[in-house]
Amino acid sequence: KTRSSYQQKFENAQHSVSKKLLEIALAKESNLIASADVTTTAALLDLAEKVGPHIIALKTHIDIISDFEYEKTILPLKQIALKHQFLLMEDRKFADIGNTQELQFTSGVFRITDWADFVTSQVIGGFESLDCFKNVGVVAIVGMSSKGTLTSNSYREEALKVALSHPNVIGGVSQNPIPEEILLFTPGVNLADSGDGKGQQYNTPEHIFKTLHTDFMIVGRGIYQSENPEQAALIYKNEGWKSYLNSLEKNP
Ligand code: UP6
Repeated sequence: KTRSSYQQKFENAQHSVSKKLLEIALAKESNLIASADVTTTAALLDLAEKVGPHIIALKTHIDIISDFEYEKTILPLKQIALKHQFLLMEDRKFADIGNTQELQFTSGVFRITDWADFVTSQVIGGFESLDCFKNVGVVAIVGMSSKGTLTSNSYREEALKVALSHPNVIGGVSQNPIPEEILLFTPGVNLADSGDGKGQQYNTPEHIFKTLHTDFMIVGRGIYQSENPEQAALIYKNEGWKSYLNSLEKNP
């Protein structure tokens, strides 16, 4: 079975954030999201500046930044995102009742609602727990990449029902194929390693585009821990785009 192209998905996209992501993917010929799992503002901004031209989005875990200050961390990050035309994806993986998620989304020092274009959320709190993410796109955690994850077949099936029916949801994180109505984001991608000794399991870009028909690949340590993150981003970008084009052509 063949997959839909980014152009087809762009034309069918309902949510403004899906449209924007697909528009950037087509313009940059990239399906790469860099995961910025660094712990200082300086390292975050430096990475964003270096990989910015090659990515469609920068994924943050903003709560690991030790010296976080809204004005010194977020404002410059937003400027770099604007300059290099990428979106900001906060990987908060919300996992609570709607009211608490709403507070975590809007309040505290991070004020995620003020800057993130899209966020990740577990769907374990049920359909209504996602209502609070009004002004952003939500990527639902459907399946995890780590060894021994509890996201079994039946869990994923139920998680997908919530994801597919909620208007705020633009996509899912998974290691398995998902229906084409929403975008598939796949982490656990590394060209050099098969694991990290802490449960993470890696695949190659070629593998995920071919077997999962993923839309966007998420790469963390493969880029930010490499000696030359800018060059590594370019390598992953080219590898991801080539694998996407191959997955369009081949009908297995
Ligand atoms: N991530 C996964 N697996 C999931 C969901 N999210 O690895 O199922 C996130 C991690 C990390 C990134 O929180 O930020 O993707 C992967 O980083 P890595 O490439 O350095 O392993």
